[in-house]
Amino acid sequence: SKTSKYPGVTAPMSLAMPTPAEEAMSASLVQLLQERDQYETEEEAQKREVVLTKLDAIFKEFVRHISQKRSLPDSIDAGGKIFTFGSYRLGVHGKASDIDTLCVAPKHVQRDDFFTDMVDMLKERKEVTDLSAVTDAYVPVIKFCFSGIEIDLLCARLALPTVPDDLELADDNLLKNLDDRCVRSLNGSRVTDEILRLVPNVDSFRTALRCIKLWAKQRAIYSNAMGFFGGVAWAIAVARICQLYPHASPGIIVNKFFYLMMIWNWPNPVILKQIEEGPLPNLKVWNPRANQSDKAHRMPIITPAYPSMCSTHNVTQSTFSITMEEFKRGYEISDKIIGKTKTWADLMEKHDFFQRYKYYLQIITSCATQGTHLLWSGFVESRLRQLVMKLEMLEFVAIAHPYIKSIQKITPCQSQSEAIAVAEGKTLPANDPATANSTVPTIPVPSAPTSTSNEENADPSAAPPLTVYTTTFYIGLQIAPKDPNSNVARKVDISRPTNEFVALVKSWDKFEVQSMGIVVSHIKSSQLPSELAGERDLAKSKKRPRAA
Ligand code: 3AT
Ligand code: MN
Ligand code: MN
Repeated sequence: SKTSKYPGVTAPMSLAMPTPAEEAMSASLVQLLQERDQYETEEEAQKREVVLTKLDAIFKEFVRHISQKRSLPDSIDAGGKIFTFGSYRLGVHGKASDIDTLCVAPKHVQRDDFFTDMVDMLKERKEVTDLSAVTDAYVPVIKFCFSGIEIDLLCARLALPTVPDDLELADDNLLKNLDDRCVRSLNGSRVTDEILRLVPNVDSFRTALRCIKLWAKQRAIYSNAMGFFGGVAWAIAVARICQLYPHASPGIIVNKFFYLMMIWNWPNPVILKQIEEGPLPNLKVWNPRANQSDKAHRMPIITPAYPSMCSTHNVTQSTFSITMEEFKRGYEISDKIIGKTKTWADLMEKHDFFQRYKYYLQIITSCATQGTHLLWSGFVESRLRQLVMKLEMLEFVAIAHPYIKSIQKITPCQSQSEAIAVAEGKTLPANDPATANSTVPTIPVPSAPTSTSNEENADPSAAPPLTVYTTTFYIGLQIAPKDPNSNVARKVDISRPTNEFVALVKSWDKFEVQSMGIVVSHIKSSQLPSELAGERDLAKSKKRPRAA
């Protein structure tokens, strides 16, 4: 409220200062985060700054170049400014994090210029490798590595003649008369800036958020695409707890976080400030009273910058209950950390996804070329939630639990039938990677393998070796407990949702029946492939060995 010196839509719940015991508990949290390699070194931090300084210079040079091309007078300095967002901007990035960077250009620079001339300028630099421009995405991006650091580069063109170095992005009027893609590109930066502005103690926020991010990854509940919270949602939820306990130490914020998320009256939204209707009627602001789709959100975490959106749009019935279970576990363990009967390492114990269920769905996408496979598996991943929701609707399915990671494999095959076996998830006997052929295979993987026993390669030497690219997704199935008054065994028929899902992904306008494969299998836990052993063993051993 305006009268309070504390940010947030309500007054804080407690203004208590940390006790020595709470300070000690938080110090041991920082120690654990250090042991788990969650911080970069001073040297690495400086390297990132050097990279950003260079990117800023390249972008300004690009704006000058376009100004000249458009015959603007040399006396006008059109400027150009870069902003960061994502984990780097929040100050919670790790050694492997990218730098999410936004380039803000004046109005005479077209979006197309950025994706042609700026791309050319970047390609000329010796520091730049692995560059790819994704122009047709919802948020177009140039991806590359600069001196070995991953960069996601976005572009926004403002309706201003110049972009000076002191320009800020907070003013909602900046969004007037902009291309939708520019509005979306500005959004990430505007949201992170608002989060930092609305948090009373940024240092405590950062430590608490680092803890929650590591915990969520260990528990396999960190993935916006799979229907869990993503980076932005975790940040906003932790920021709200910081508002409620403005002086609390990070360890206590983590404990309060688990407690409040566990008892939260969902679907009441988590907000950091009142949701504002802005100056642009065509930009939709989250409003469950006005929009049917917003009303369906189960645990809304709302972004603080106009136009406010729900960062947890993807949460399903299953991911809701899995996340709530984890909040409860987190609360119980963090209470014991306060009581000194458990440690932060206990909180960070790895998930048991591959021991947890009796039955799993295994979804394998396959292709004979890497580029096509990347597109195809990416598309299937983006639709996997549809399968989860169809499974949730089955009578005896209590939970359909998507695993947040997919398993990528490249398998050299000697024959078409081997390729089919790989696409079906079978392990080839005595597969020798040394025989892998480096040429691009031309024989496609059939999309609908029928029988592996038909031997179409009578002469194996006639068939060129081919490489099969596969991505495997897993969904754990929890079947509702048997009715004690009935002897009828629970039988779950997954064929309908599975067939519907396969039909859905095959109706994609870029689907190619001759080159893109998908096989969905219902397997028992004992049939899980041994390649998941790493994931499983880690869950069993309490000590997680880490490379130095
Ligand atoms: P890392 O430390 O980089 O792993 P992060 O929170 O920075 O964590 P990302 O770099 O993946 O995560 O994302 C940064 C922001 O970019 C978050 C969101 O505002 C935006 N973003 C990420 N993925 C997408 C996407 N597929 N579409 C639109 N915006 C995205
Ligand atoms: Mn990032
Ligand atoms: Mn990124």
